Amino acid sequence: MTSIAPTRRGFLAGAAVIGGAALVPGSLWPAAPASARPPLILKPTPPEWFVDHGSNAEMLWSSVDRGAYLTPQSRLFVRNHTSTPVISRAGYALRVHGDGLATARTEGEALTLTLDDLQRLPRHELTATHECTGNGRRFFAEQQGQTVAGTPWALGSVGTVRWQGVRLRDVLAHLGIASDAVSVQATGLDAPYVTGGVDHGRVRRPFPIAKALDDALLAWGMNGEDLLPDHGYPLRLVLPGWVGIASIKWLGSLEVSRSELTSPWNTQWYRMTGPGWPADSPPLTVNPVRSAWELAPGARLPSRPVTLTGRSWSGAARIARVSVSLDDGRSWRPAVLDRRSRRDQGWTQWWVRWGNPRPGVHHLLARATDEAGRTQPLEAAVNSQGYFFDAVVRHPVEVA
Ligand SMILES: Nc1nc2c(c(=O)[nH]1)N[C@H]1C(S)=C(S)[C@@H](COP(=O)(O)O)O[C@H]1N2
Ligand SMILES: [Mo]
Repeated sequence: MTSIAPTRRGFLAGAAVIGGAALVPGSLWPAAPASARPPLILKPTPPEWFVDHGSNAEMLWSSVDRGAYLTPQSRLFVRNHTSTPVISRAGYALRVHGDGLATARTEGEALTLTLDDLQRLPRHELTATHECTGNGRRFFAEQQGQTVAGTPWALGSVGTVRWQGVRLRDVLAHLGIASDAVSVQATGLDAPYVTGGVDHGRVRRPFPIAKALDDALLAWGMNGEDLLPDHGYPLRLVLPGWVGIASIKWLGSLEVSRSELTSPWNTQWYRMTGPGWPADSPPLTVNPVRSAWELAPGARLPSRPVTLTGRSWSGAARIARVSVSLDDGRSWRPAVLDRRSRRDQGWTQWWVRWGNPRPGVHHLLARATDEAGRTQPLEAAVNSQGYFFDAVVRHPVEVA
C-alpha cells in the first residue's frame, strides 16, 4: 500500500466512505470530509513507527530507541476492539457496584468515584511490561506453518511503561468489600463489540479478587503524562504481568462479586482453544517469556563487527539469562544483560557483539529464561486463536 503518512489512517478512514478508494493510489483522490467517519486510533501512527492493523497499531522494533528503557506513549502499540472514544475528565466517574461490596449495591445504585476522589487516595507508581496476548501471532504461520485467527502481530504489541495511579486495593479498602468477595469485573466505556453479527456488549473481563488486592492499579498516567485517549484516558485498569486484555481501558465500572463472574473475554476469547485443548481451559492470565531484536526483519547489516541489541520479558518474573544464536541455532552464547536499567516488572535490555558477520542471509535467535525458571520453547503450542506465541523467533538479517 502507498504510504500517505502522517495522516494515512485518517485518509483511509475517509476513503472507505467514498467506496473502495483505499485500494486506489492516494494522490488522485480528494480529501473526504473529516467528519465522514471518526478514525479508529487518534494519535499519529506514521509508518516509520507503526504497522497499521486497522483498529490496532503495532510498534516497529526497528524504530525503538536503544538508549531508552521506557516506551514513550507516542510509540506504544494500540489494541482497540472498536475505536478510541473521547471521554472528558469533567464528565467522568468510575462506577463500583456488586454484592461483593460491604454494602451490596446493584448497578443502578452504584457508588461513583470521580478522578478527584481517586487522586485523594495514596498515589502509586509502577513500571511494567504491557503486552497483547496475541503478540507474535504471525509466527504460528510464518515459522510453524499453522493457520490461526486474529491480528497478525509480529513482536511489536508490547512496551514497557511507568504507570501512575492508585492501587485498586486502596480503592476497595476505602469503599469496603465483603470478606467473601471473589471476583471483580472491569468494563470499558468504548462502544459495544460486535463481531459475526453478535453484539457482545462492552469490552469487559473478570479477574480474581487476589489480583485486585495484590498489584492491580487504576492508572491515569503513563510515563508522567496523562494517558492519551488511545491508551485509556482518563482512567484504565492495569493488571501487571497479565495479558493485555486484562488491563481494561476507559474504565467505566467495576463489579465486585461474591460469585465467579464471566464475560466472553474470559470464556470465548483469551483462552487456549482448538484441537488438544480442554473445553474448560482456564482464562489466560500471566504472560509468557518472549524476546525481540531491535532490528527490522531482513535488516541489512555491513560485513564488519557489529553490536546487536534486544529485549526480553516475562509476565511472571525478571529475566535471568538470554542465550543468542547468530547461526540459525547451531551455536549459542549468552547475551550481556543490562540489569541496571530494568525496573520493577519491566523488560531486560541485552546486547551481543557479532565479530565476523559473513555476507549472506542469517537467522538471529534469542531465547530468554526468567527467574521463575520459565524458558522460551523452540516451538509454541498451537491454539486456534493464536495466543501466547512464545517460541524463539528466527529473525532474518542480510549481511552485505
Ligand atoms: N475498554 C477496552 N479495554 C481494552 C481493550 C479494548 O479494546 N477496550 N483492548 C485490550 C487489549 S486486547 C489490549 S492488548 C490492551 C491494549 O492496550 P493499549 O492499546 O493501551 O496498548 O488493552 C486492553 N483493554
Ligand atoms: Mo490484546
